[in-house]
Amino acid sequence: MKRIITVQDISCVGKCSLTVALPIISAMGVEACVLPTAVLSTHTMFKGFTFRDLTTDITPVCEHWKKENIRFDAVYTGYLGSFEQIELMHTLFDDFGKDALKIVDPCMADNGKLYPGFTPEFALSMAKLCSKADVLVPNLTETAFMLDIPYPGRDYCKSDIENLLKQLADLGAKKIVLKGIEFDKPQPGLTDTKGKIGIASYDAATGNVGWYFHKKMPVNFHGTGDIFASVLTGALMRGLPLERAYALAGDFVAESIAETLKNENHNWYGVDFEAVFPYLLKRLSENG
Ligand code: PXL
Repeated sequence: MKRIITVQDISCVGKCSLTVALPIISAMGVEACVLPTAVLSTHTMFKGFTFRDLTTDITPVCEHWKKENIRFDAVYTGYLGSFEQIELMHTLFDDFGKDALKIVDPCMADNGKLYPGFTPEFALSMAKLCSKADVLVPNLTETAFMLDIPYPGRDYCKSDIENLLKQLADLGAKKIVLKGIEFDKPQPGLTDTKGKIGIASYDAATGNVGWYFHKKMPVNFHGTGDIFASVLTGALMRGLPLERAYALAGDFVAESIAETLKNENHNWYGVDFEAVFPYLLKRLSENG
């Protein structure tokens, strides 16, 4: 069985970060080890959340693993709470990433805005961590902050996105999976994008650009980026090629939102991804 380590916070209530990564990656038949960066009462979209920083635990935990000779097939980083934690992730990648797939979800912003507590300088520091990524999984907002360019909103075309992919690759990441692409107008060489939301990928070694569009749900939910990156990680560990892995991740997010919306009393803070595991496992058994 493949074994991965994922580094992100525990938001005790909120269906994001570790409370989605752990169940999803485990359900996909991959051992999910965790390194919590912080414990929050809820994610930061609630008011009045508590925040216990766990930075000082990271090095001793990693030292113990080194003594025990524990190895991982992937190192997947998500929400990080401070500059110091980003620095520690460089060390983690150096120590555990040599034979492992390094996946960076630069989780810090969406819809043109940074999440509470983050600054533009933090985004630039995250951009440096991306230099070590085998697979980088940003959205358009994170892309804009990391590249220090204006957020494009919906004002972009296919070649703008291809340009962004190349600029992200210039940070040093080997493969890019850029989420949340929506085109208002038809684009040359892309069919069936109307009313859809999608993913653009780039392989720096080959220059190949890939696209995948899936149905756009009427409501955005928190934590879906973490679900996407977790399914992607699990699928890559189960041997799916990148294009199939991100297609599965996008479809699973859409199915999770659809499932959530079936219940008119659904909560506002996260999606009912738990109910869609049969779909995920069926797709996985059919190789995506
Ligand atoms: O889903 C991303 C995320 C992860 N962790 C925490 C968050 C958020 C988004 O706001 O607040 C603590």
